[in-house]
Amino acid sequence: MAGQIGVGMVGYAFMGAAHSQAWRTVHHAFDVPLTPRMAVLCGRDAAAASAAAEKLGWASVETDWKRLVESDEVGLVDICTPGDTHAEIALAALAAGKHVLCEKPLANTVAEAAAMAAAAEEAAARGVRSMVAFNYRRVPALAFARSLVADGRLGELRHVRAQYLQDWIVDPEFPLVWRLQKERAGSGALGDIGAHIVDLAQFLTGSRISGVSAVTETFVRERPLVASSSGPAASSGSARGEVTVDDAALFTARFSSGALGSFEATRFAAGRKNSMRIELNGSAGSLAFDFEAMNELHFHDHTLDPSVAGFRRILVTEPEHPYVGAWWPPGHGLGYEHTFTHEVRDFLVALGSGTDPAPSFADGLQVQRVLDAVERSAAADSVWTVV
Ligand code: SOE
Repeated sequence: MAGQIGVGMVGYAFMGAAHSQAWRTVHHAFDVPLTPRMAVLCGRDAAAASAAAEKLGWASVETDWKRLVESDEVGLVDICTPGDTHAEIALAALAAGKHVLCEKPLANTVAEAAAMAAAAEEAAARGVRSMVAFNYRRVPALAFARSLVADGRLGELRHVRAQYLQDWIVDPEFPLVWRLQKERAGSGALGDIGAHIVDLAQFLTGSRISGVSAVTETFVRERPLVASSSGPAASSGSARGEVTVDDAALFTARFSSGALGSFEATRFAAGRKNSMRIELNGSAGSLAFDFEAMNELHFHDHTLDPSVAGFRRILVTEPEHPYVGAWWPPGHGLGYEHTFTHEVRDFLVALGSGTDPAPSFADGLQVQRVLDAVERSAAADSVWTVV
């Protein structure tokens, strides 16, 4: 029978709920070497944290994350807070010998991410593991796409075309939530959703972004203030505050492999809800994916006779595909929540085998360096005026 590991989670909003679902279900779907015990949930507001613990399935509540990190009940700390607290909590947890799962982006600055990566490397030498929660790597269609690329089915990669399109702040009256504040979130669409496509592009191609040229924009510069900035709460009267992050970030990129990339992250794509798209073009074929149809992968095999070649829609719903066999009979499909279950499954398997899980904090640091380069490029405003 599998041993147990006590989990302590900090934060209980959207990501906290998604991670809770994963901790609750992982050992029912997968054969994992350690069964998670949902030991402690931490939130600053005792009443709200207790209500969340009750709803999400946590055994006890703390209002100070330092006590959670020190608790003997906790062997793994799961960080689901805004980016401004990631570094402090992760560094304390690693120092206390606790494994760490940290939400993305890893931190708000390169300096914080570098300190976290260094601490993670030092902790790994003591058998303490860490992972950054880029959950989209665990979409079965994308894990499968990675295996097709690694098997050489696309040949030499030429283009990476990635977009992450949402529309939840199109309305200028949408309130100034924490995701729109630089001191809490680090950046806007860039860090929140751009970080996902940067990680994914590097994961799928197995190569790194080595240079970027960027533009960013904040379309709505002031928004209604909210009583609580932790989520989309009701606005409090007519007072407005400054939006201090980008609403959209677009950039071109060079990959170490020689491929060229184009990236677009925006929350102003009216009608696009969670459209994370990525297309790869190589000398032997192409792949295309859109999260809005997350069980599908489109594959063009350029080595086929041109008369029968062309994009084919593969339903990534079969037991032969990554993760899928653990769930429903063939053809039934998975959803957003499964990506988090797969993520904690992979983390527990790594803990069981004493190996380093991926994406590591070093991978998170690399993404942070790309985000930083995008911000520096955009600030330099190197767009040429058309004369
Ligand atoms: C909000 O833009 C958000 O919830 C991101 O923070 C998540 O990382 C992404 O999965 C969905 O959109």
